[in-house]
Amino acid sequence: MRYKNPVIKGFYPDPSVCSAGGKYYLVTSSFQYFCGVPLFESSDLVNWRQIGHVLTRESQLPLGGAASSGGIFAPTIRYNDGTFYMVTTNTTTGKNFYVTTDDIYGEWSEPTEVAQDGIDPSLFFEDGRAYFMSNGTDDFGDSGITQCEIDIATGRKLSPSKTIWHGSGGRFLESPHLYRIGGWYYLMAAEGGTEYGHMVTCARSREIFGEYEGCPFNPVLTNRNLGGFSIQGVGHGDLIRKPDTGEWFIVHLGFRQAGDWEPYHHLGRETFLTPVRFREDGWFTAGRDGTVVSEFEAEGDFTQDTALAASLGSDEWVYLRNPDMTNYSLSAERYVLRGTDVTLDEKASPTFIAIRQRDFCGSLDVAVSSDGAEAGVSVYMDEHHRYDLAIRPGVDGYEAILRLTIGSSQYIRNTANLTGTKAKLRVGFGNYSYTFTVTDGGTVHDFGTMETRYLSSEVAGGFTGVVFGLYAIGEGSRGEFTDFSLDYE
Ligand code: 6LW
Repeated sequence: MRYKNPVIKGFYPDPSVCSAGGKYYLVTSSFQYFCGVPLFESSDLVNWRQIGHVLTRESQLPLGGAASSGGIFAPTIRYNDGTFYMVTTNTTTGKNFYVTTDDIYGEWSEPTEVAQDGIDPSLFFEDGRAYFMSNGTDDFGDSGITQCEIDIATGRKLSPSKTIWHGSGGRFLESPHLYRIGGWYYLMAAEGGTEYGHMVTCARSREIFGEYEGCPFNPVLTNRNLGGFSIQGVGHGDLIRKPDTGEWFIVHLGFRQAGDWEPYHHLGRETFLTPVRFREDGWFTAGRDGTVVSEFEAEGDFTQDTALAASLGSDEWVYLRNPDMTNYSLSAERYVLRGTDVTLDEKASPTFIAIRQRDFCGSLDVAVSSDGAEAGVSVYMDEHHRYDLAIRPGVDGYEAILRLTIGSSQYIRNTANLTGTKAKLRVGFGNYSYTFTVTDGGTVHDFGTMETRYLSSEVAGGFTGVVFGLYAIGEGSRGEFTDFSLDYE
């Protein structure tokens, strides 16, 4: 059957995948958001269902003071001998660590740290031994893809860290993953940076610590030369084999520009699936002539569910940094948020609960009522790039506002007086603009449109994508949200 890319839409970058018990499990980065490291399950690599998060406790995920796009960088998931491992970097504490579980639906362990630097850590298991690699600096002062053997029970290094590959010449060599296939160790990596020059490269060796020989036709996957084309920035992948069909795939990140000729993206980096073919000489090719297109073929009789259902109470909602849960009362019908003095301008944890914008076109509707709070929805890229549609106490009763924040420029563009303490908020979205509407009883206030461009990664920088955050501000205040719907066209 044919399937469409991306297979996981919205801000779900740096995917890593493993298989266990006839299913596939996939994790992605999460940065300043809590819980951390979204966890997905699939039986065909095409349809993914989020089953929770890996890092669910502050003891596993301290995010105090984390900058936007700080916190958790690229994770790797592996399954070995009945246990799942997830290894990642908390860039805010500067630590590489892993957590484990024997029950993929249960809680994960406390972190075990590994004393090797760099980001994008990965694990490889073989013959009862465990190896750890990252894009670090080794014990001899050399840097690149750096590897050591570790004691998996304690995280202690059992060998010096050694740089095993310097890449094929691209900048930002990262994302190492090691595989043993047919007598070779294959090292797959990313180069070029996670923007338009991104690529997947690989090398192989007969011995685990090298010498690694670069693939003669690196990069094996990149869209860096495709212009006038929506899918860009493809790289940072993990290789996986389907045991039932013998097919190989890479799950990897990429992003979709707002239009084929509009070189910006605001949905963040998403998860793609690209077929891989091993050649007789043992090297592999990927995608269509080494590029990623929006549809590929996979064997098997299954259909792709493209619905992006979202509701209150689902597993996808996240907080900023470490939330104070006494400020949240959440059910599938209603979110009651207790405001504090922390605003959305701050690098802290405002009362804010968010869900990713997963596709270009659709609409968000929510009914909000306020008891002293500024309560509303923020179309949020980061604290400096966001559009807030809210109600709040005004000079003469309550008012609705649209606040625009672009860099250090912030202003309230629209206001309307309300007849009571509640309203219905609507954010419509298309490829190039958001549309804002406030309904107060029978009166509709049209707050106009604002460009998607100013919330894009090209403007805001960083590694995340737009989320919709329901929030409340004001010490001792309350905002109540009901009748939430998030629909995609
Ligand atoms: C990640 C690095 C990268 O750690 O971006 O796309 C960084 N590649 O591998 C943050 O996602």
